[in-house]
Amino acid sequence: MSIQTIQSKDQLRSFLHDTIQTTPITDIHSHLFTEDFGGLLLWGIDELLTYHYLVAETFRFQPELSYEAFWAMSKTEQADLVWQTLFIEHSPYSEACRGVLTVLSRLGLDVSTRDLNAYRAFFASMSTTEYLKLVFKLSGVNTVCMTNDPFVDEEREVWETIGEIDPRFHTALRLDPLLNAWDTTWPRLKTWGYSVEEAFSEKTIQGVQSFLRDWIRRMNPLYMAVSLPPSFQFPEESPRGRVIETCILPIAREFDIPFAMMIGVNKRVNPALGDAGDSVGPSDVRAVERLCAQFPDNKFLCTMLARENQHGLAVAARKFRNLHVFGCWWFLNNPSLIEEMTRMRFELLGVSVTPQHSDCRVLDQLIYKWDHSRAIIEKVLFDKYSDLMDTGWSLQQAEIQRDVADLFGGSFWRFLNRPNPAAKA
Ligand code: FIX
Ligand code: ZN
Repeated sequence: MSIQTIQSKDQLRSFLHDTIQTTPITDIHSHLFTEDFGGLLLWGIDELLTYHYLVAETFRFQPELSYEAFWAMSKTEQADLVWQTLFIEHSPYSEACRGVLTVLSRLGLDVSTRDLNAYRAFFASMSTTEYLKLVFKLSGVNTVCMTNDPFVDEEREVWETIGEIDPRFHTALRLDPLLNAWDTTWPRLKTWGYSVEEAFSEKTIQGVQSFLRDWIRRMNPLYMAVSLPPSFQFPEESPRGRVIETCILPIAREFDIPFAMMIGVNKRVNPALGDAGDSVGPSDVRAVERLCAQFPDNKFLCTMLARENQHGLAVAARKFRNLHVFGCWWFLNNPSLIEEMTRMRFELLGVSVTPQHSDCRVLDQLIYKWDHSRAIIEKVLFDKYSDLMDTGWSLQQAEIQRDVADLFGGSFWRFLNRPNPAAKA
């Protein structure tokens, strides 16, 4: 047997752990930004504590606090209230709370002191440049895909002057207003000089295609993306259905980039909570299957938000090689559900899946979201490889390294038909 062959379960456990810990990660969806985007890049303890997941959890313990009063507070005052409510007055074992403590601990701060101001002093001592370097080092993430939305004024202005993109980041062209709010979006396109009208005339189609080409040439996105409601259907006689069929998909083929659908968000069920006010609903996997079947020359990335959609989506990916499933998104990004989904996906799809993305909105979160998910992916992979060893399969070290590299971005880059920037030169 070659020295490469894994000889025992103990050797498997330690070799797999080292591989998981040292394989660079491509994080295929986040809300992070490069330094060029200024205040859009969020980082530090007060941003961590006012992450919308924690805002929602805080209000559950604050029946007398008006939403208006909270939003009128300063960022520091909001963070103080979240810290006091979720960390001091109650044990912080929810996943979003635990994540804050993982970050502080991995930064080498003493979590046992519970001294929020001491933590603030640490962050105040860092520059954005220094902290970006530290977080990428500690998280083991090699590259992060942003969410770049030309309909956000603050972001669009940066694109008018930005030069080279920080090589640690990639772009994704996000199109929710175009697909989900046509009635208020087409006038904006018109003011930007695109010849569109409310009706879906040939002129409008050409105008929207021209808009997409301009932003793809400007951003060089890895994919075009949208979040969609549980009611999403295809085909659908609606502005969204028409834009997808006549604009998104032809342009995606022209530039050979996937269309990423993130399906199952009920937006602002509680508007007073802002970004924390979105909820989840079961969606129709058949809409995804119809798109994959009708447009075999298009590539589709897809993640769904409802737990009950995960099995159907994984089965759909077995039917369509132009469908790549990714992530344990948002309300699914919790250890119990990550493990359930990862086991099911590995059993149905093997390595042809991207099991996780971070969805980070705050830079520091890269540390905890990946620490926590690596541990679960390792646990599931250990069981899968153990099953193989029990049949007498001779497991090679290089094959484990290959598989982990695929799960941490390699399968995604191959699906994009682009070189993996993390691949060893
Ligand atoms: O649509 C999205 O990209 C969602 O991920 C976000 O809108 C959401 O607020 C989020 O950050 C979830 O993790
Ligand atoms: Zn997101």
